[in-house]
Amino acid sequence: MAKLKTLLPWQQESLMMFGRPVKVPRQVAFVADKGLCYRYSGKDHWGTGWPEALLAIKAEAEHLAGQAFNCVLLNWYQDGQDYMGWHADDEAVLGPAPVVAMLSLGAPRDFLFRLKQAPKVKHKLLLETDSWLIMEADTQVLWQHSLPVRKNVQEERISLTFRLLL
Ligand SMILES: O=C(O)CCC(=O)C(=O)O
Ligand SMILES: [Mn+2]
Repeated sequence: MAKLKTLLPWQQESLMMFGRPVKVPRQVAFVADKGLCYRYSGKDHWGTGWPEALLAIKAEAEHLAGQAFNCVLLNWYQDGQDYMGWHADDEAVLGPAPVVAMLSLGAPRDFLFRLKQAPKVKHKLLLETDSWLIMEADTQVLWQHSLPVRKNVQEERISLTFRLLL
């Protein structure tokens, strides 16, 4: 975690909400194959290649998921006040059924799922320190997920979500 914190080009991004920039409640970094472009939060992000420190983690993600990945999005949550709202990683560039492999470092945090067709159907799981969550293809098709605010969490957390851009 210490290595990732100093090594990566973290950004405090903003989203336009009702015509005004609003800070995203976390810091974000993007790493990808050189020349690859991923559009999220309304901005283009360009890959510049993989730092040495991420190669073994990427290999583990690929081993666990049984497929290759060409980019990773990292989120750095300072404490339980930082969060991520409801969404699915279902952008067209990820293809019709994207597998997402996520590594959690630092503070354990709750992670929520809700069914797109019936949002009252929810599941909660704990993302434990140094644990992997492999979201299989249907997960993004059928479900949204979120990392809710947890005011009692004082420690920071970094997540790495590996994706394959087509
Ligand atoms: O940090 C997390 O647990 C969630 C990350 C996430 O959903 C994403 O990067 O799309
Ligand atoms: Mn996501």
